[in-house]
Amino acid sequence: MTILTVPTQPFTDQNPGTSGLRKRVSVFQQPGYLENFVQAVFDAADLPRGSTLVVGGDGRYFNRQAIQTVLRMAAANGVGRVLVGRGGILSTPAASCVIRERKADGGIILSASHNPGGPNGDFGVKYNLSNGGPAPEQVTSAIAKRTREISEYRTVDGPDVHLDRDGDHQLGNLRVSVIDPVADYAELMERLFDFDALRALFAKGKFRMLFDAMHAVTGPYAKEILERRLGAPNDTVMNGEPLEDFGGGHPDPNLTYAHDLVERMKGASAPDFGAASDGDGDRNMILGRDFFVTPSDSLAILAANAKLARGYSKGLAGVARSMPTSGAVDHVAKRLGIGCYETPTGWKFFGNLLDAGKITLCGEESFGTGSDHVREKDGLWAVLFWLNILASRGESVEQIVRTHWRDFGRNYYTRHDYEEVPADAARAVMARVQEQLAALPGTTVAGRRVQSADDFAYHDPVDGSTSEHQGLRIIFADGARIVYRLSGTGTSGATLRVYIESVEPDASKQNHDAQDALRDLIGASLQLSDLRRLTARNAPTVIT
Ligand code: VG1
Ligand code: CO
Repeated sequence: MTILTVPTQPFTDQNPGTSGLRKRVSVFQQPGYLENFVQAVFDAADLPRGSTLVVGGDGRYFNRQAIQTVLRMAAANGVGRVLVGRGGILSTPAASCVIRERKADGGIILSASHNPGGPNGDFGVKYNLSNGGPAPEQVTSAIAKRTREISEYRTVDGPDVHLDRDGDHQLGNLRVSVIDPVADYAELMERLFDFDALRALFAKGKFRMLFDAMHAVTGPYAKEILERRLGAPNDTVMNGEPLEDFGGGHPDPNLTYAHDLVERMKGASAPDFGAASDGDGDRNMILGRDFFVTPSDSLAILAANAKLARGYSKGLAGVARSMPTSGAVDHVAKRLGIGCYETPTGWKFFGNLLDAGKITLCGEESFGTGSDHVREKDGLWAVLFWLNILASRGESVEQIVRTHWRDFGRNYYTRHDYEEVPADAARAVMARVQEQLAALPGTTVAGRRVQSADDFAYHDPVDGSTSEHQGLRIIFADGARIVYRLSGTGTSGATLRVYIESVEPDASKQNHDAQDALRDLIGASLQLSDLRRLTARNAPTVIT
């Protein structure tokens, strides 16, 4: 097999965003586009010869083709072994798990996560390190720099590798091992949670749940774990077959896009527990009967109840949340007397804290929760954690959340997204807020005193690095906040996110709808930013 060195020209738009490089499939299909980025990864990663990588994706359109490209390039770049999920499938948390369990040197995950798939949808590539976590900013910057100066990439003229049966193949000097994408992950879950108690919960026949895999990658994982290992009825997993275009849907588990599940969770005869996950299986949405648990509350509740799960029975070292995530978990950390860290948006910022043993649990408002068991957020893990809590407490989801609010206070929370706004308009909104920040402290907005206002910068306590411009925040003396941020995962125009939160310690005032409770702050957020005029939008695209 010959190694080919192919001349190429740089593309100017290959900057990894919040979570890897995401673009339209048609962009990735340009000759050399994927190859350039993958070569930049190999160049920046500078792996020793003969190292081991894990490769897999969420099964979306272009996944199989991209994997063959990655394998050929790995062979030409001196990689010794690649572990690839059967059929090219690995959920993001399973990829992280396999990297760690098999002591691989890193991994390449092919996914655009919650973005739609199919020929007209999105594709993405992400590089993870040997800890199983997304490459930190220093590495993603080095990759981006390399994409701007690249002049050739290396590949081999070998055939496609058969990915549909477990076993080993040789591609030049590279050994490609096709592995079961579910096994390592399912075993890790059995170690963390009390599967006997969960089996007993389903065996009684009284408890019913629905899991919406949204025709994305978690279908096979959920079927194996929930239906086969835990004995839940075999109609527990809906939309369980991964499809290249996710059945035309938007594989984002929220109240808007997981609409069918939300409908089925309504009414007296609805199941007790509902959950969904996203394209690559790292997000989760938690529902009770007629009840939605905000991701920020879910993180706080997992933290407060962590000792109920076997894997966390010794308690937590600390917790972390992304800056826009509500402060609900902060109240729990305070009560438990453990550290609580506030990081920029994106899972890559949790890696150092997890590796250093400073935190055990972490999460984001964007339906992401995880722990030190892997280095990615983990959808099914969160669902099993909730099941474990439900099994031990014997209460409903709603009871558990309401009791939590009574004990710790309720953080009313909402995020308003304005998707595909012209980039200039989105920048103008951010600039409008930015120019007012200095003058805001001490003033009164929506009847609340502004305590501080800034452009969030993160100082990593482990490696001392600083990440600036991570979102504009207005913090009120009573704990309320308004945060503005531009998305780093969109592929068309700009997505503006406005995060709004207030704290309600009074149990008699905790029963309002979040949109009602936050009405004044939402109004203030629009007024301050002049968002409606600058974007010519009069409503958000998605409210979560
Ligand atoms: C969004 C979320 C962020 C999450 C990221 C990747 O980023 O806000 O919390 O980590 O998606 O999630 P942004 O920059 O668009 O706000 V996933 O499941 O798409 O890998
Ligand atoms: Co995802």
